Amino acid sequence: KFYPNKNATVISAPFSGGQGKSGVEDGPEQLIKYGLLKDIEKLGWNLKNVNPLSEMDTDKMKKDENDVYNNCKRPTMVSDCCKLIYNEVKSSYEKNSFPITIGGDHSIGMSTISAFINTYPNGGIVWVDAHADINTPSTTESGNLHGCPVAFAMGLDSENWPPHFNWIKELKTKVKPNQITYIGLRDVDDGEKKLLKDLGIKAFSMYHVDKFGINEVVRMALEAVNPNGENPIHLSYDVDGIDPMYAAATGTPVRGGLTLREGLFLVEEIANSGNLVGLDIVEVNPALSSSAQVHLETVNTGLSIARCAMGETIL
Ligand code: 5AB
Ligand code: MN
Ligand code: MN
Ligand code: MN
Repeated sequence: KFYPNKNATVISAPFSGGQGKSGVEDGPEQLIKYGLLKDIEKLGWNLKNVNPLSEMDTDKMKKDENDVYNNCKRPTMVSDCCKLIYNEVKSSYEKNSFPITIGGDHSIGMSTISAFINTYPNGGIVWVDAHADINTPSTTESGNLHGCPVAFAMGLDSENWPPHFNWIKELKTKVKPNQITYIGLRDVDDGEKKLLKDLGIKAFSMYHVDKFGINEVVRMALEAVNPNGENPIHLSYDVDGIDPMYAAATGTPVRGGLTLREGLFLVEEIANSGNLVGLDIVEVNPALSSSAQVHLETVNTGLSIARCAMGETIL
């Protein structure tokens, strides 16, 4: 009901500055090489593919050892690139074209969900991940900004942000605690647990998936962020939410994750609600494949997420 013209924009975000490993910047190219655009077109969508980072010298930026602020690593690189991604996602939303942002590491989530909430102030966000990505510049132990995008989009701890991120601080709308929910958590830092609890964010960990089943978890998650069933939903999908059995080529794999079917069912169910308006697929890192088979499995997991989101299994 949101995209009667079936226009979508695949936003390539070949970006790795939010964490230390290299290779995740090749995620978009690999997903496209193995058929992302054709798969989505086959489902009846008119596609555009854009790369907001095409003019950025990200290799050079990543090597700049002076790009540090307190304990945050590469704030200039992350901020400059994330601002370009924000503008692209926002413009896609404004043109009524479904934004599919493909990473790249998950720091770009600060851009995608900020663009979403500044387009749809009453929208709801589902964040699928092994991690909560809600560290603030004060709580992060690794200093890797891919562990912080939710905190930036919520405006948490903004007094301690690197000044590079003033542009996010100045955005009109911040994500409120009742507008985001998680599925798949199993590796959450102590500081993050405290934030989730203090803010009252509804978070569904693997414990809840085992206890209630994925169907009930998705229902509860949608009820949390979309109580009247009418608000638009943005899905930010970190492939490490799925078990490393099906998505091992990623920077921070954690055992005991969603099965492939659980991970896809939740996408199908959200797509079926008719409210899904935007999608991120992040943290596919082809360089971390231990074999050609692992490489193919992880890329295929990413492609399956995309197809389910765009309606492949809506009968
Ligand atoms: B990902 C950790 N919490 O802050 C941190 O892959 C991991 O986008 C963050 O979910 C993982 O460094 C970020 C330990
Ligand atoms: Mn993540
Ligand atoms: Mn993760
Ligand atoms: Mn990761």
